[in-house]
Amino acid sequence: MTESLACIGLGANLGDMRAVLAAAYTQLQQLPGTRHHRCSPWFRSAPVDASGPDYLNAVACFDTTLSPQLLLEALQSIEHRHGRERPYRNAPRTLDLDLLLYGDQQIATPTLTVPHPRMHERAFVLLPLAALLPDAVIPGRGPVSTLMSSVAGQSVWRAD
Ligand code: PH2
Ligand code: MG
Ligand code: MG
Repeated sequence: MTESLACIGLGANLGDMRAVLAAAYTQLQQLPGTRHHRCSPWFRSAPVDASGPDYLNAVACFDTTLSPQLLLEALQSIEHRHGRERPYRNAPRTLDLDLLLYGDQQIATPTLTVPHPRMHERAFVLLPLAALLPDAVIPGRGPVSTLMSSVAGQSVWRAD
């Protein structure tokens, strides 16, 4: 079966964020059909287009034979296990797992848009992604290294 490189954004700004992100990364490593996992350093970031406490963010990548839709469902299941609630858009959350990239595919279905539609304008995604994959290119948007200059004003700090 064909393998694709999937990149997942991890975020949280409620509860024990380090423990939950670490547990979520362990659960990502246990997904069927996935291997070669790696995770960026942790970054602390001010909320973007949202309110509440600062976030802890990271990006994880792995090779997977899971389809984008099955991967999305697996991410939602892990979020659910960590008490994710959705009272309103961009509400503070115990865990957010976003499918950022799936190979070089551009996907638009009623339930899934890949690349993630706002990732190219968010430093809390681009910095960890660049730490992990400096040569990454966001399909339709361009190289992460170029996009980083347009988010230089956003507050993101290494948290480790
Ligand atoms: N996620 C959002 C909205 N705003 N801001 C930061 N700093 N980090 C996030 O993960 C984040 C956000 C929606 O998912
Ligand atoms: Mg998100
Ligand atoms: Mg999300």
